[in-house]
Amino acid sequence: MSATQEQISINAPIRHDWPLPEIEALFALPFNDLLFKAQTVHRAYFDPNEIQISSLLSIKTGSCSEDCGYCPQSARYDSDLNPEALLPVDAVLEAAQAAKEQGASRFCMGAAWRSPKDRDIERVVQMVQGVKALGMETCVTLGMLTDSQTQALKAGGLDYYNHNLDTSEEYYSEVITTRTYRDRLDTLSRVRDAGINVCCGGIVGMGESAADRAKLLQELANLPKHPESVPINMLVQVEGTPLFGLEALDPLVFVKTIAVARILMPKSRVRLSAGRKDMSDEMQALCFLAGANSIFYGDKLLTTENPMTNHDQWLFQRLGVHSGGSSYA
Ligand code: SAM
Ligand code: DTB
Ligand code: SF4
Repeated sequence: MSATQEQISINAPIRHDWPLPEIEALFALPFNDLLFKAQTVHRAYFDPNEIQISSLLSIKTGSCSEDCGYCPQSARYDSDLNPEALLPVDAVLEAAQAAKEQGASRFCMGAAWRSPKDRDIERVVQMVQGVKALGMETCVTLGMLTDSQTQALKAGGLDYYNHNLDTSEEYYSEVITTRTYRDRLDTLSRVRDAGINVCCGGIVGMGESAADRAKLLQELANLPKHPESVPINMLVQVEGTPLFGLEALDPLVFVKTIAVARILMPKSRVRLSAGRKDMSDEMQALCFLAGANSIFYGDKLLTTENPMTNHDQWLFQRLGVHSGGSSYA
């Protein structure tokens, strides 16, 4: 580490005691000052031109019992989706191999469950083992977990568990009524205690206030250990879901949210996640400048579209960024 980098690291300690006014003050900075600060923190911990790439697969689609107002997979909304039972292991490994060939380093498997059944976990463990055997990092998102399920996933070699807080505790109950913020935090601490890396972030553009966005980041940054991956999703509005038709969030507010996440959690991989399909290349470039250093890559997220891989490859080339890296560089 150079002397300058060392100086920056000293000025960007890893904190878990962020008061809300301090976070709101970051959001209130002039845009250029905020981006400069975020980029400075970013450079203290990461290669600024390296982006980690993850690919997603929906391993169980739709018919979900929950009422998350943003989600096309809830059985309660008419979102024109074909439900699918848990996929066979072979089909998942085929998709993982294809993602690897396209350049993804992590394969994330998502299931539309409130919580998995024990027999589901057995098959998911086989998927994890198969994906790891391909030389990829593994991530799953299955909903709420029990202790024994968490331990079975750890024993199966799982690298990351994704479980998002989504928004502030106050706004959460406006968007989801079938489970609580506490439920989410409990699963997160089970995952952490089992020694699995945590992937946890949220969604913006759901009609939340500026204070809700600051509180979400405060919750994440004040966890006893920062999540190794922090996905920041822009709501993908899906017809039929309750949040369809909301006014779109100011893109610059999205960029500022990334910048504040980077400053609060200097060593975490901040992922520019869902919503890229509706973002210009220039906006994505600003997100990378603000400290995002991970993306979801591949033509599909779980059920909705993502930019085409050849477009992302062209974007990387134009920005002079390369793929690579993992969490906690
Ligand atoms: N059912 C599990 C759960 O809710 O934890 C795992 C799958 S769920 C689809 C994973 C995450 O996807 C959600 O927590 C939410 O953050 C994100 N998500 C779902 N629908 C979205 C949308 N329309 N736009 C942006 N993110 C979305
Ligand atoms: C995350 O934070 N975003 C991903 C992943 N974790 C599981 C999911 C985005 C889903 C977008 C809507 C869809 O494609 O169904
Ligand atoms: Fe179900 Fe997860 Fe979608 Fe909520 S976000 S409806 S729990 S799949």
